[in-house]
Formats: sequence, C-alpha cells, structure tokens
Amino acid sequence: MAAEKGVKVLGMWASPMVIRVEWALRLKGVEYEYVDEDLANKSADLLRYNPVTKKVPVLVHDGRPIAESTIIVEYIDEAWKGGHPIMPADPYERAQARFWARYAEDKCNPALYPIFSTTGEAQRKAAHEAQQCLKTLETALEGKKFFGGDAVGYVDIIVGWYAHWLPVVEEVCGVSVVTDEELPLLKAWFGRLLAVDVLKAALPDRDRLLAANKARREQVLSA
Ligand SMILES: N[C@@H](CCC(=O)N[C@@H](CS)C(=O)NCC(=O)O)C(=O)O
Repeated sequence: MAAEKGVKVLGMWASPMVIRVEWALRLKGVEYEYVDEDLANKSADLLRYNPVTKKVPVLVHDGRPIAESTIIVEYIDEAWKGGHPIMPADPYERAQARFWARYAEDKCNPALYPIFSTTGEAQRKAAHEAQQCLKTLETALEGKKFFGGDAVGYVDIIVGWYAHWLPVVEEVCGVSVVTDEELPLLKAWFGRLLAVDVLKAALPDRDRLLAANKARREQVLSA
C-alpha cells in the first residue's frame, strides 16, 4: 500500500500545546488536515501514532508521526526550510531560543498550573510565584518586538499560548498575573502577538475556552 501523503495534525481544540503546531504550519504556509481528538476516548490513530505518551499534538507527515510539540515545531522548521524562519539562523541565537523555551516549559508552565487548582491564600502565593517566573522570562523580550526579534520565532510559538489562555485563566480563577504594572513587556507582547493575523486565525473561540475552563476549574476544585 502506498504511504499516506500530506500533513495531518491530531489535536484538541482547547490545547495550548496543539496551537504551537498549527501556528508553525500556518507561518510556513503549509496546508494541513486537522483532526480533533476526544481525549476521553482517544482514536485508534492517536494510539497508533503516539503509543508512548498517547497525547496530542501529533504531526503526521506523509504517514510518519512526530510527537511532542516543541520537537514538532523544530521539525516543521527543518522540513519546510523556505518561508517564515522559525529557529534563528545563528547557532548561538538558536541555543538561546532553546534555552528560553526550555525555561518556560520546565519552570513557568509548572508554576502556572497551581493557580488553577487552588483558592485563597494558596492561590495568591501560586500567582506570585508564577509572576516571578514570568518576570525572568520577560527579560528575554527586552528591547525586542518579539522573542524572535522583529518577527515571530521559536520562543514566541512555544510561549505564545500565554497571550490567549492566561487572560482566560485569570478570569476563571479571579486573579491577575500578567498586568501592565508587574509584567509590562509581556503584556505588550500579548497584544502584538495576537495582532498577527496568521496566528489570530488559529485561536480557539474565547467564550468557548472560557466555558470549558470554568467547567474544568469547578471539577478540579470539587475533586
Ligand atoms: N509535552 C507534550 C504535552 C502534550 C499534552 O499535555 N497534551 C495534552 C493536551 S494539552 C493531552 O494530550 N492530554 C491527554 C492525556 O494526557 O491523556 C507536548 O508538548 O506535546
């Protein structure tokens, strides 16, 4: 049987990890088929293409699957060399981009999640700790329009979900994390990032995201 041709993304509409892959493909101008997964009832394709973690996103390129969003984004940049460059051309800058992406994955994301599962004093403490992490991340934006410089690059794609998802989490949880006072560079970057048409076009509907996160928070707090 001939190998399956084309580009497919196995995703889940509310996933901030999946948006990275869709953004990278859209920035490159690559056409793809999007398949929305029910994560409570994973498809045979998801289990077959990502038997190790069974998570989305999975990119399937000409029948060959790749898992892990950060790895997929790097793959997209290498597989479609033309068009919008995602990784910096300079090896030192590339290493710096990987460093900040890793910092966000390893430090900022785990610091953000507890805001969602706590209330009161514990939540205030979690929000403060998340702010400290984001303040460190923000230093990588100093003097720049995007983390990638004048254009959206790897770090923007990896942490860009904050711009759309964090204000939703703030509203659902009744806390302020990214404010003009505490994180002015990051806040201004939120606005610039969400004004990029190709990125904006892939975002999930805010009201739907808000409703899903409200329901999830209630579920988490009542568990
Ligand atoms: N490190 C992974 C994380 C992916 C991930 O956590 N995906 C979630 C959706 S946001 C998922 O598939 N969850 C289903 C599960 O854990 O079974 C990546 O960056 O791709």
